[in-house]
Amino acid sequence: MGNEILKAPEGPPSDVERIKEESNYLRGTLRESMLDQISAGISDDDNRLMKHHGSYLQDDRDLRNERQKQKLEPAYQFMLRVRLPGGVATPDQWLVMDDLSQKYGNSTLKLTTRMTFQLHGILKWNMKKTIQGIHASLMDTIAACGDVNRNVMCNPNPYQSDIHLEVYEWAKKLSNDLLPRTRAYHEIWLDEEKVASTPEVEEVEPMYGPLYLPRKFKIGIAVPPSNDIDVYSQDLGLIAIVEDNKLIGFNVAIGGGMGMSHGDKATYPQLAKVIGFCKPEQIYDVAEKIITIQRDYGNRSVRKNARFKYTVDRLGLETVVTELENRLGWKLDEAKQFHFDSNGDRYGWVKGVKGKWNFTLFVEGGRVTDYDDYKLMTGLREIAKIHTGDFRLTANQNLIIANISTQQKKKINDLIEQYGLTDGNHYTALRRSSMACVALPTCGLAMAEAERYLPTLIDKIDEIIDENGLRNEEITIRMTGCPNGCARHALGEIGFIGKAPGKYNMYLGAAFDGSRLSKMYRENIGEDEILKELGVLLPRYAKEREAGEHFGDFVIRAGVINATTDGTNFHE
Ligand code: SRM
Ligand code: SF4
Repeated sequence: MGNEILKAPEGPPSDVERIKEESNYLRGTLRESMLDQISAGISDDDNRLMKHHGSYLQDDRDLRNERQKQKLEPAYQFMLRVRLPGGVATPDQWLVMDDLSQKYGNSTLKLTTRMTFQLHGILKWNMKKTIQGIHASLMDTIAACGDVNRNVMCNPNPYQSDIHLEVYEWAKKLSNDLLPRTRAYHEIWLDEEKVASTPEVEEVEPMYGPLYLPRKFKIGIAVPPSNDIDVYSQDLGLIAIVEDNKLIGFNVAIGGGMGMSHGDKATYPQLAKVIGFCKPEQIYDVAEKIITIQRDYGNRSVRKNARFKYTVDRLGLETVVTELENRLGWKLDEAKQFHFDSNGDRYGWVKGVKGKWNFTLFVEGGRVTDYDDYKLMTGLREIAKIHTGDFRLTANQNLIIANISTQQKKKINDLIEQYGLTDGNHYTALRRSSMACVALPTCGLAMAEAERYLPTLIDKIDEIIDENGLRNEEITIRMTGCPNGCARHALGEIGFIGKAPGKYNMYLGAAFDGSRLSKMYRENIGEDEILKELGVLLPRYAKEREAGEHFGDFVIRAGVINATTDGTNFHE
């Protein structure tokens, strides 16, 4: 396959490659494992396959020690992630997700950084019913995780609804067309009968092949001036080019990604680089060929170096572009001019096209639930019952109640007020620009808290913000519980990565529009030191900044930190 001069790295295939190979196109023994009544968990091999079906086996880490002491197996439960291209859900779909989370989950919905729903806390015995419930409402969980193309993101911008609609249709099409073709999902979860004959390999997975990709693959489409989906963090980023209010095509950017491992300089976050322009109807071809390049040359031996960003950096950008154009049989056009102004969301009411209204709600940490003093989940349920437009989950873990008719606006606004649902205007702009990954207690990889801790840390940072008159300054702040970067920490102007309970590496200097990575400023520090550092830097920013200067740019100009000019010098 592919160009004979180009080579994939040598080395024995990783264990996951063996599991995929032996799985008969993602079936493995998942069906049997799910029926087994002895354990609430499943085998490691099946859990690797499970990801391709949109789910992970987890255990409640808050209960881990106690259960160990009592010699009980961990409190096993499953996380389930929906594939929701572009983050658009109907009110009925919202109600279904709410209902499933009450019946089978932990009565919360997580709005993720890739604009979809996650359910947490589902017991093995309820998994099939939950997936069937999702399927009945015309959603699925196929390829929401795993070594395949994931949920395709796109800008949910209500300011340019006509362009959004078109871009959304492309995102949906890409997501559907790039799905794995195996019937494993339908057989295991939806009771589809297995077809007796074994088709030829090419027929089952013409694009992926029997081993699928070396690693996950992510696509996102931005519509300038908003870079809310962090287009440079994608394996394949598409930037919509609009001329005379018409979508003429997309700039293509390749090789982004956020993950890395502490202390391993061979791993680093990287930004996708713009390589050219193509017409809308060419994006499937471009995506497919890029995916097959990664399929053929990605690292199948060392998983932590297996993302497409490392393939691009190893082979060289020019080589990859040449290979892409050879596979396409045509050349990309020169990239078009564009401009981003931020990677955050804009909150509150806004009127879109055709007289429809949109309300962007601030959802701290993306967690929808009923808090003691804030009935967010109930409020949204009541809205979904009468709403005739749609919901848009944003890449910053927020929610747009979208496409509201003028007649309905008052009713929806009454519910917003009745339940105190907030656009975050009474908060500092810092809090409104915050993101935190799930981390504890469900994420098996978390080294420290994120979603459960960032709000209280911000309470304390807010005091410094207020003392220095920075209440309305948008400064992006992002926290992750480990270096995998699920809240795209390396693109936050202030970033924290969990190192150990209560300890974080602190990063500074990312660009407000998501076009420059941050750099480590302090290692392994706790809350007191974090507040001490910000207690010096924020007042300096308040006094010394130039007009319109963002915090991420200021710390570089003021010499606090060197700029990261490429992922390969992130650690320098
Ligand atoms: Fe992520 C793994 C949660 C977006 C990079 N991510 C995980 C797992 C599944 C942990 C695991 O492997 O056991 C987390 C489940 C936690 C839980 O309890 O729910 C998890 N990732 C999330 C979510 C829910 C974070 C959130 O709070 O919103 C996001 C779900 C997105 C979605 O809907 O598909 C999420 N993850 C991201 C992003 C951001 C993005 O895609 O825009 C990244 C960085 C971008 C990238 O991929 O480079 C990201 N997640 C990772 C990685 C590191 C991958 C790497 O290249 O090294 C892992 C670990 C892995 O794959 O081995 C990971
Ligand atoms: Fe878990 Fe780490 Fe991702 Fe946070 S960044 S959800 S701790 S894998």
